[in-house]
Amino acid sequence: MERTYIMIKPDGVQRGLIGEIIKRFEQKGFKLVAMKLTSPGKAHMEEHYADLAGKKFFPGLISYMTSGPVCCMVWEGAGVVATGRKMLGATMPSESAPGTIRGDYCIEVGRNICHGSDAVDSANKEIALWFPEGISEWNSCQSSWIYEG
Ligand code: IDP
Ligand code: MG
Repeated sequence: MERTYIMIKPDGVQRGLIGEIIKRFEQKGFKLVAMKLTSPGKAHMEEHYADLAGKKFFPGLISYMTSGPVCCMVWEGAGVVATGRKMLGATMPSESAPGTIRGDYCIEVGRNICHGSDAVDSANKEIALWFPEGISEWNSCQSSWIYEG
């Protein structure tokens, strides 16, 4: 089953949006298989965002992302990577549709409250980076009410 890495950024944690974001993924039918609140520091965050190291906003991004704890999660389900991105909304909150997390709860790209993996490959990399201890495998009693087969 596909998995994605979803992270509530320091502003989302400070603004009390952890429950709201978890609620949306739970109610959709996705399964939570790992979660923790952590402040990993600069080097770890730079590794997470290594692809963006050349961007002008990179130093600001790293200082934003290390300004407080982040809530790290792994969610599992069919198509969860692409659907998770749709649920988050566009990177730019001004372009995020109402009804999406970013569309409903933020205004600026530099304070866009949540992260979601953009592909299955990057999801697997991010899960390994953030959860070297592994995830929790469990069977949900809801699965036959969510999946047909
Ligand atoms: P994503 O989070 O939607 O995948 P990315 O392009 O991977 O978007 O960028 C990672 C994060 O970097 C964004 O979520 C946002 O917090 C920040 N970011 C992206 N573009 C800008 C920008 O133009 N100015 C400031 N911050 C940016
Ligand atoms: Mg990205």
